[in-house]
Amino acid sequence: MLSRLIAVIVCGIFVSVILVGCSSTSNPSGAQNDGPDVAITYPPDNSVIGSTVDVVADATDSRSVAVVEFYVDGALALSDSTSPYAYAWDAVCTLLGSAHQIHATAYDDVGNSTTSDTITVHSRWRTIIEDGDEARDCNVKSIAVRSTETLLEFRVEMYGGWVDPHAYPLDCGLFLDTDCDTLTGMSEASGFGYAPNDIGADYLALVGLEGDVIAAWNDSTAWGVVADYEYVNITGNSDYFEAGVALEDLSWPSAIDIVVANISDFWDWAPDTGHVRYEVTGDYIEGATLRIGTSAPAPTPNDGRPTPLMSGKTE
Ligand SMILES: [Ca+2]
Ligand SMILES: [Ca+2]
Ligand SMILES: [Ca+2]
Repeated sequence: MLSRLIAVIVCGIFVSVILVGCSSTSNPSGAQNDGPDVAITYPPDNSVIGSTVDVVADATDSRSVAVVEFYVDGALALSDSTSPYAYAWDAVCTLLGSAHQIHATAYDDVGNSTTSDTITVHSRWRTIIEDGDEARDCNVKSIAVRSTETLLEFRVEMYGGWVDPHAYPLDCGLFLDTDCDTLTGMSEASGFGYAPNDIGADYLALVGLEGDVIAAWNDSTAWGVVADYEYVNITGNSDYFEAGVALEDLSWPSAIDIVVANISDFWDWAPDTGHVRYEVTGDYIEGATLRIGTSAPAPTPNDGRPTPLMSGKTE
């Protein structure tokens, strides 16, 4: 009996040693079935990227991280087995204003995996309005925006091109409700004749025949010019223009309700009903070849290229 008991105890100790041994050699600090912790740390979610961007992921594991895979729009773009985990994405061929999803999947050394949250990035511009209700000349097609720490920038695309808007009876106005309050700024009640979607616009950013200026609504009476653009990038017979407004000239809004109107022989508002709210977050990140300084002139996208450029171009 005693020898049998000793045998059981010895066996128990032996099994324990094996279990401890197993545990200490293959699972040093926890469950061995866990995949790594993984997250995209750059670029920020919902940012506007330039032509290239370094996508960076952080991955850790109780064992070791074997590889981190980067996916763009569901397709494997790069496998990186060395920390820091990064993928230099050349996004130059992506469509301007298009949105893309990025995620990373990390594997540990025994094949356990975890997939990160997915982030969305926008290619050089964030498209906020796609109108396209009437494909006639000079109608609004789309509006894209972005912001830096100091600038609100927008890109307006038209059907049919700009036939030198400074000579042609054509204006494009962006009505900006910078306090997101319909009770302040221009409204139908002001009797001014036009009040796009009645959003209570506090500023009007105008490009065209009547000048390239920023105007503020003067207490229910009229628009008064308050500032010039930081830049206006416009090419005759192209189908778009780009412009930048100092956020300071708009009294540093945190969000803006936007309606754009093509004001000419024929009108077009976009969107035709409602408005779009843009959170001013400085979403345009560094590392972009198209980043525009506060004082430097914008690059001319048409340089060295045939004109007119067509909508849907990638530059
Ligand atoms: Ca693991
Ligand atoms: Ca307002
Ligand atoms: Ca429209």
